[in-house]
Amino acid sequence: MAARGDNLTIDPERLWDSLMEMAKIGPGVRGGNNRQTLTDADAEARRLLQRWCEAEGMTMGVDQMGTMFFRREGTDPGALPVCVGSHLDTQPTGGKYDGVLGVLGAVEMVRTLNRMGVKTRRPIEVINWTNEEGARFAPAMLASGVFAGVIDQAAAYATTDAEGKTFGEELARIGWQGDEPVGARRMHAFFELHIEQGPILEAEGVDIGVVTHGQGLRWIECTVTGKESHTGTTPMPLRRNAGRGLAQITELVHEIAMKRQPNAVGAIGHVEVHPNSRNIIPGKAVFTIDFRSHLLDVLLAMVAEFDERAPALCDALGVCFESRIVGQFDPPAFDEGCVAAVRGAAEKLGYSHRDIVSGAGHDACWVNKIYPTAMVMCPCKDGLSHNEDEEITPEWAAKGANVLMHAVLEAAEVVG
Ligand code: HGY
Ligand code: MN
Ligand code: MN
Repeated sequence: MAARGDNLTIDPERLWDSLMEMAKIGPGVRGGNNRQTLTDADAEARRLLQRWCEAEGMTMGVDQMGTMFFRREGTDPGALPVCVGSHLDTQPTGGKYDGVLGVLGAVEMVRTLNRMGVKTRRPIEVINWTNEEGARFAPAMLASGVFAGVIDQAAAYATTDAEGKTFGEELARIGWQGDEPVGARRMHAFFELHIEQGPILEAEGVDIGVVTHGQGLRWIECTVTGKESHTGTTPMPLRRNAGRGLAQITELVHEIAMKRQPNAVGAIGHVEVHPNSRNIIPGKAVFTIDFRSHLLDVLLAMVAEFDERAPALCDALGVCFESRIVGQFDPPAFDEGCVAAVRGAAEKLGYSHRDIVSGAGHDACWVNKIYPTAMVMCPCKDGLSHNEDEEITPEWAAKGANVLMHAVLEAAEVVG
């Protein structure tokens, strides 16, 4: 005899319609999204999410980092909630599904539970975490990091974007600085649905990724300082070209990661060259290295090798070198009980699934430090993400949301 709720499935069209509706806010230039955190587009997306959630009878709370919590009451108001969500902010050339699928998949779950009259003992809370991407304000997963107690809130408020605006100013400007102390809300468990952002699930024809672990990350911000001078008149032997430091360090980062395949990745995605004039030799280059590995010893070895070799490389070029860590987390291992709930949900639904390590960082990585946490992944086309061509199918979205729903129901305990 199937337990109540066992055969429940979400409404794929309603979910897809919501994804396409949200994608209209903060459009990119090639069909994706540029809805960066704390912009007016982010504010508009938040208001739409609030409308959708309040229409489902959920009550909203907002904390001092702007993270949004929507609560669906359970039959036991004293029970800790099962929380579920992700992020609505995007990269500057982001896709329509990174983060958004996890928030709107949770909303679709609540819509389904409401229409099917399913009650749970535990409350359920849908979450939109502020600034997961870290594109405008570093580091990534900023609000969930403050929530987990690993990032200082005052430091988060003081972090600045490329125009010198602070996180705190922009959060107040868009009107989403809540009054709840960050981290005051407690959780029974947290689940996050996310696109894989890699090629494995699609290549293997597998519907669901059961995320057991994630990669750790180190973001190293480097400043190479040379001397601005005329590109036409300065004799070559006298030049102190910061651009050469950037170029050789770019190759060094690639070499350090390549010698540790398949357990390492490394690249430089953020670069500022000053004064960035066609006929001035760069006097300064500021850039951020992104090293990752699912093995902590490999991650630390990459950083150690870089720290040892970069200064000498710059000395030889006659330029100065400084660096500082601007983002970091160690490889997470997700909660075995929550991971089993995800795996069990995929099996109950008859979906193909495989255990997988998340290559990308997620809010779940920080929440996992303080509450039992697990993630569900669905495939994405060609494994492409952080690119406006990011694409998934309605079927992948629906299957991911169904697994999310059944994992959450197991943790929240269906009653009546
Ligand atoms: O950087 C990451 O892995 C995430 O997309 N913010
Ligand atoms: Mn994401
Ligand atoms: Mn992302």
